[in-house]
Amino acid sequence: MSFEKQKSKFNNGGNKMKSTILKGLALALCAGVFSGPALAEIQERTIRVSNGVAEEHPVGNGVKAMTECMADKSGGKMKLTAFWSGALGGDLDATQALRSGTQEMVITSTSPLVGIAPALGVFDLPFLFSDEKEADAILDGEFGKYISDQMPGHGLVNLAYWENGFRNLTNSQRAVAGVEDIKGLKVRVMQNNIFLDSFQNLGANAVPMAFGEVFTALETGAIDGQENPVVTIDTSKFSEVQDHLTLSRHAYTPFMVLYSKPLWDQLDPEEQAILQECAVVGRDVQRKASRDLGAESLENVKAAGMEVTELTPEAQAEMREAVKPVYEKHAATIGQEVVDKMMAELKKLRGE
Ligand code: TK8
Repeated sequence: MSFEKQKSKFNNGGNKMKSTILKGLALALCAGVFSGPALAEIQERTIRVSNGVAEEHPVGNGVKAMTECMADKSGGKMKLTAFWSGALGGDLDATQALRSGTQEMVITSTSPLVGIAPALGVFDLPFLFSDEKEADAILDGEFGKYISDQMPGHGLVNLAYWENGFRNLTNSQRAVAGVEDIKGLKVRVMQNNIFLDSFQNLGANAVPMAFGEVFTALETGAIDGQENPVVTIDTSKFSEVQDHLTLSRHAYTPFMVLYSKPLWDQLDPEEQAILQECAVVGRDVQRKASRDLGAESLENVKAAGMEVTELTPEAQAEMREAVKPVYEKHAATIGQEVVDKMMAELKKLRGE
């Protein structure tokens, strides 16, 4: 064997040995053998989160609590920067930015996202939940997880369900005490066919529109009314441009705290865990604020001059009856199994 050949044989052996050592090192690193304290895995991050609502909305309380929790768990490395009142675009635009990986987070109503994830339409079915307790049990339980598990397939990660809440109708024309009074009102609805259909069934002239355009449309009289939870009506100052509020509670909208799936995949598991845990901490604060502020907001809008109408049980029953066909009509789009699962869970909860 020539010297050259021997040398190359030796080198090959050396390379092999080196690569074995490197492989071993990589494995050890993966197994965490050489990793220091968990904090070493956490990087300095400023995470942008957008909302359609104003900072005074209970979402503000939730974001504050989530931010504090993240600072605490990350040694001050992970921060949230919040953008309010649709400053980074509306719910739908911001969600699309998440899917393409150009924005990290959004706290959005589920309703405008049905074009992306049709199953979310299940939450838009009118008069679905009877109270907040029921909503919490469904959203934080098996059903909520079933929906969240589908979100990565749409380029999104759901960290938690927060609360937008029970929705109520406002308008500038007249006190609405029942279905009869809704006839002919030009009512803005979210960009969502179930809401569109529900309000058409109630006799309204329903106009789908992004939330960011609603105030001006009400102010200029392009539309007569809109529907949202009282805290949103209050904190978005709709009381300045609407005279009548009906406590119709015709639907409950959850907020989803969504993270961009492409950007999520770039995070360390440690960072992901912090975000998940802190979104739940934020959730509890946010929901409590939403419920505490509910009563306060009602006083605020009354003080601002809104006339508040409660529905009699008969008027409520009539409204329920009018929107009933929506369930069957939209079941196929939502997914029959999704609707069936929701109904089965509700039955179980109600002990039926
Ligand atoms: C805020 C929205 C809003 C929603 C709507 O971004 O569009 O009416 O209820 O509160 O999520």
